[in-house]
Formats: sequence, C-alpha cells, structure tokens
Amino acid sequence: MRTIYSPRHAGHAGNVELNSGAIVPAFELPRRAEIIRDRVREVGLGPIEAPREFDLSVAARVHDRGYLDFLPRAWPMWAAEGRGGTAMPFVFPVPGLRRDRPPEDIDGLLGFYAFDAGATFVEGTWDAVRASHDVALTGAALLAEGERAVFSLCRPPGHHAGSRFAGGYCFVNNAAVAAEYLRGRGHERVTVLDIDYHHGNGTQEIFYARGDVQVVNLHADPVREYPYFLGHADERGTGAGEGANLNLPLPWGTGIEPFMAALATGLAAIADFGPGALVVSLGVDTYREDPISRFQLDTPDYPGIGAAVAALGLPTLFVMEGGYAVEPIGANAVGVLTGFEEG
Ligand code: OKS
Ligand code: ZN
Repeated sequence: MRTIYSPRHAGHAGNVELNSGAIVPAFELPRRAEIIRDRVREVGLGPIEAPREFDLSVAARVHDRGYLDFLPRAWPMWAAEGRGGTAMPFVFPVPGLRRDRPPEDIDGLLGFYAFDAGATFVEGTWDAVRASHDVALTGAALLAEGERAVFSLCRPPGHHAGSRFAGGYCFVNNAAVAAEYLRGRGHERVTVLDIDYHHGNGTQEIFYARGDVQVVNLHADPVREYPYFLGHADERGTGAGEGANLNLPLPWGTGIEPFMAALATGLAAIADFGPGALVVSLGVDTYREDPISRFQLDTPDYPGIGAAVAALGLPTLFVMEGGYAVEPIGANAVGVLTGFEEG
C-alpha cells in the first residue's frame, strides 16, 4: 500500500487548547504523523510519496466559499492585531443569534466559522491544512487511477470540520473532500466509514442530505462524549440522504468485542449500499491508553479491524484522523493497514 505524506504538517505546531478549564499544549502534535510515517517505513508497508498539488475546487463542493476564504486569512488577521500565540475563538453563533452576516473582526470570524475552541491557528496552520488536503486528494486520485488501497497520512485531521465550521483540531474535511473527488470520478456511490473514537460530526453534516455518499460512524456515545451535539443512532439522513447515514454509538469502556460487532453492523450496511469506493476515517484514539478517550482497544486488536474492512473488497482510501497516545500511534494505525493487506 502506498502512503502519501507531506512534512508541511509540521508548521501546525506550538498551539494550545482549552482542556478541563486550563490552557494546555494541544494534544494534536506533529510527532503523531512522524511516528506513523516511521512505522510505515519500519514494517515496509510500501512507498512513502509526496502529495500532488490540487486547487480547492473539490473542497468548494463540500465547504462554504466564505469559510474556505476565511481559513487562509485567519492567522494574518490575528497577527495584524499585533497578537502572537494561538488564535482561538471564544464566542459562537448558537441558535437565536445571527448567522447571516459574518463579522469583520477576527474574534468574531473565528467563532462564526467554528463550533468549538478546538481548531486553533498558528502561523503555519493554513499551509499544513492545505498540504493535508492535498495528501487526501492524492490518495483519492490514486484510487481513481486503479490502486486497491492507499494511506493518506493526513495531519491536521478533518472529520469534525463541517461545510462552514472548524472544530476538534479539524479545518478542511479531508475524508469528505476525498469522497467527493471519488464521486466525481466514476463512482456513483461512495461510503465514508469513520472508526475514530469521536463522532465525525463534520462528515455527517456535509453529506446528511445526500443519497450518493453514505456515512457510517462508530464512536463513543455523544450522550457522554465529545462532540456531544451530534452522533445519535436516530440520525439517519434527510431528503435524498434518508437512510444513508448510520451512527453506531458505543459506551465508555468499549473493548474489541463490542467494537467488532458494531463494525460488522456497519460493514453490512455498506455492502447493502453498494458503493464503488470506500474512504475510511482512521482514528486510533480508541486505544486503551489514549489520554483523552475511553475505549479499551489494544495494539493487537487493530489488524483485525483492517482485515474486516478488506473483506468488503472495495477500493479503499485510509485517511488519518485522531489518536493521542503518541508513542503507540504508529503500531496502532499501521496495524489497521497491515491487517487490511493481509485480510
Ligand atoms: C478538548 C478536547 C476535545 C476533543 C477533541 C477531539 C479530537 C478528535 N480539550 N477527534 O476525532 O480526536
Ligand atoms: Zn478522535
């Protein structure tokens, strides 16, 4: 399996986040991607290649134009106020407030285009986001050109980013952009399978009214877990998308057996939908020692997940999402991929 990787992710670094009432260094670190890349090399998964360059035309089909225009401007606007550190929103247009007119001030804009304080900007953020988008699209292009499976080692991740909001370390929804690309390249139906610990609320929101892109999510039950306000089992899609969204929420403490049972349910729904290609939002924050998550998966469990996904027999693009137990992240993420190849 080919891996697509760009070192430009490393510019998104040194930012802080709000956690348990304190400002702490962000958990989403450059080391994460480097450790995964090193593990790909170590196990000989296949070549590691630089991304091609893409314009934002596919991204503009899943994201709002104003949102996409804002992302590269966020840090320059922040810096123009004489500020350094981390650009972070603190006020949000919840229902009851105006969403129809973007403010002109940077603090207003940061909140206008976010659902939480968790997608923060430093000077190198946009360049890293742009490269992550190219990494995803390069993987999708290789799939369209006939590869059976590709690993897009994206950083920053994407699955919390919606059509017009950032959040949860995510800016551009890499998996959604890849799925949209594959839709435009000969596949009538495409599925996004999200196995990150957290619900992929952005991916769900983007495709919720569409019948051509199925979204299947396994995640910690939002009744107790971030992102809280989406990801329940009764969210099944709307309009043309009715039935094309499937949420499989699981309780805190979930181990590999119930996880695999839910995965089997998700895979059966995918087989019924009959997509021509599959995009897997691959998070390994399901790991037992993840510092911000509460599932109980162990390193030897991950290859079985990849093998189960391989049994669908679909062209498959793996897009990296979360996972914060930094040292084991390589063994866990690449374990899914080797399991897929052997499965
Ligand atoms: C609050 C942390 C919020 C959780 C962000 C979750 C990011 C993630 N300090 N999404 O898949 O892993
Ligand atoms: Zn996650």
